[in-house]
Amino acid sequence: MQQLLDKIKAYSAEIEAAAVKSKDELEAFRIKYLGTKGLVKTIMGEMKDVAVEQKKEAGQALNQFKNFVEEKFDKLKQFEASIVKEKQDTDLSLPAPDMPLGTRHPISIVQNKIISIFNRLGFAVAQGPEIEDDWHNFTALNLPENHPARDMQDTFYLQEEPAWLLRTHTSSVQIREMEKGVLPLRIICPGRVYRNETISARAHCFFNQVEGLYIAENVSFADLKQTLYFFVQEMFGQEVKIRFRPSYFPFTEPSAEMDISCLICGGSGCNVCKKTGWVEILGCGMVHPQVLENCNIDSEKYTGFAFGMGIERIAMLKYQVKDLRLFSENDTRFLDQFVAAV
Ligand code: 2NL
Repeated sequence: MQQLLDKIKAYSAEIEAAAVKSKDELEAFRIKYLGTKGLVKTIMGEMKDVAVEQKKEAGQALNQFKNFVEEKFDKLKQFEASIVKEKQDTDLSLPAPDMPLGTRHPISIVQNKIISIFNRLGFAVAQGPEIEDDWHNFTALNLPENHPARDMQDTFYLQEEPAWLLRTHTSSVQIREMEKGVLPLRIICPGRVYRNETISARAHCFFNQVEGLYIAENVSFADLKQTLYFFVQEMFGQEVKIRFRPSYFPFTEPSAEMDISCLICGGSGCNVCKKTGWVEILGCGMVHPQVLENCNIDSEKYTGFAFGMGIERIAMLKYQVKDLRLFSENDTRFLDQFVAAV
């Protein structure tokens, strides 16, 4: 008798936990527990071994067990039917719901445009690592040991001695290309750069840059001016004027900054150009002979020009965006507004 009750208890737990995923599994459950040779029938057969005075109690327990198994079977049957219905309610031939189409990021649009303009002038794209050493980011570029750009305050150092840092400009890529020793060299280097600056509407601790470099025999400042003039007219339109102002960079001599006539007011004066009629868009110059020598290039035989511009700055001017942070926040309400020309 006790044996029989223990058996019922053990099987009850097993049956309670049973689950089905298909009609076949439901049928298997029925055969195993409720079939003519199933568990319930088998245990019923064991009633004959129970002592007469215990038959009543055992019979009640068995009946309860039988009801329990039948109820469980009904539940499983209902569940199985609901799966079938769900499958029938889903029309697999219907087209899937629309996926929102992504848009090209404005920085990518402007970067691609810059690349294609310089491609037409014979400039190839070069790329390099974002984690740099001191030589390629500073020393080879003629930046003196005590230059403020080398300061911990301005540059993100990953490690000191030997220094590993996040590149502060893509000039480091150009140094790597010059070191390869294949001349003449005509490249542009687009990519992300890092500077330890307080984030504001006009500055960010990471942004994108395109630098350009042309090294050959007899390259002159006139070549630089004509190249950049062509770039500006292709980028901003034929009406745009340019001007150069003398400047200073350790890696170029002479150095200059280039302005374009203000796109907003056309030169008559507004708050974008601070009423001057001109806006600065890039820095440039003739590559310093020391930089050429640092890359084992004969500065008596070869000359070259270089320039560097911030892509965010170009994009702000082109699209009249007033806050540079919008370019890195990935708010699709902002990003959706830009359409790449095909
Ligand atoms: C700026 C100024 C500039 C360069 C970048 C350069 C690179 C090599 C050698 C010489 Cl490898 N020069 N790059 C030259 C002048 C200016 O960038 O204000 N950029 C946003």
